[in-house]
Amino acid sequence: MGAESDFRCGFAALLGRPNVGKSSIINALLKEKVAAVSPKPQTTRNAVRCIYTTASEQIVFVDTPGIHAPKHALGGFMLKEAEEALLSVDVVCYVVEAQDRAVGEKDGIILKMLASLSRPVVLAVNKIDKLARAEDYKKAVALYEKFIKPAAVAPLSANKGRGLEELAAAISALLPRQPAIYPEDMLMDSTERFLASEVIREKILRHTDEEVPHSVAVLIDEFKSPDEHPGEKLCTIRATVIVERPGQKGIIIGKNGTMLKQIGSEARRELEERLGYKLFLQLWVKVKPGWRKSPEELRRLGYRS
Ligand SMILES: Nc1nc2c(ncn2[C@@H]2O[C@H](COP(=O)(O)OP(=O)(O)OP(=O)(O)O)[C@@H](O)[C@H]2O)c(=O)[nH]1
Ligand SMILES: [Mg+2]
Repeated sequence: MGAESDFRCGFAALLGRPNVGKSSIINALLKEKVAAVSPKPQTTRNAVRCIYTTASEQIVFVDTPGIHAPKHALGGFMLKEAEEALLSVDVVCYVVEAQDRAVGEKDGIILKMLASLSRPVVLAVNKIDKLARAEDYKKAVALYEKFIKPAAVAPLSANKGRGLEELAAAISALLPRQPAIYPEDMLMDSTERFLASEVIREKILRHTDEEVPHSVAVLIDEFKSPDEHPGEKLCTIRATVIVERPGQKGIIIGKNGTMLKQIGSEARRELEERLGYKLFLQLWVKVKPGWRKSPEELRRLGYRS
């Protein structure tokens, strides 16, 4: 790490409407798959700390759920997660899309949140790869600059790996000079249980459509790692996939159980790589009608505030 006095370190929240690529930006910057990403909106449900460390800086990114008007208790929890994350960061990285040409309802909510917050904002204009003319991202910038005065603007493409270091530099310049908070090789501040439930949920999101992704939660019933149980060769994970309706259970299990098998083997492969253990993973599917509306169920599933 660089000279102690020059080192910058602090917290930056990634804020934006669902699906703009907040979690993808983190994965691209860290050059590692840490956060759950899917083409479905509302993939991220909890504020998750992901840590980017170089020789001269450490940015603790707080990935937040995409902002939308909540329709049930789970949505309310997600909005609160994002709002609370904002209160404890040094910088807000507001993520929009390069193709934006009008401010939608969800960005309207975000702009209101930013107006009452005294934090510097970096405007990250993602998905520039979708533009025919690269400089057209400036149209999106002009749109949002009617409402906010960003300290910096960073055009980028998380998927094509463009503009990422510039984004990190813009955020870093706004962080306090202080030593690193986390060890330099740490990428994420969350438990292995949380990671397991996120990886399983992400695989389900990638294989399902319409209401199913929103109706799914994953509860880890057992997590027995060789670290905590010496003598065990495998890490044993038993998890229950919760859905809202019997039809959704059928979709996730699939014909002769093929879908659940596929989800299980994709999750196992990713978790083995990320946790560094060989894994025994067992999945059940259970119907709990209306779990997203029940504060008690939400607490049980780890969506507690
Ligand atoms: N073309 C293009 N697609 C992108 C880019 N970045 C992300 N995406 C895609 O956008 C979709 C959403 O990405 P996420 O990273 O899950 O978005 P998010 O903002 O975290 O979404 P929520 O967690 O639901 O709020 C995925 O299909 C990504 O592959 C990009 O630079 N270019
Ligand atoms: Mg996300």
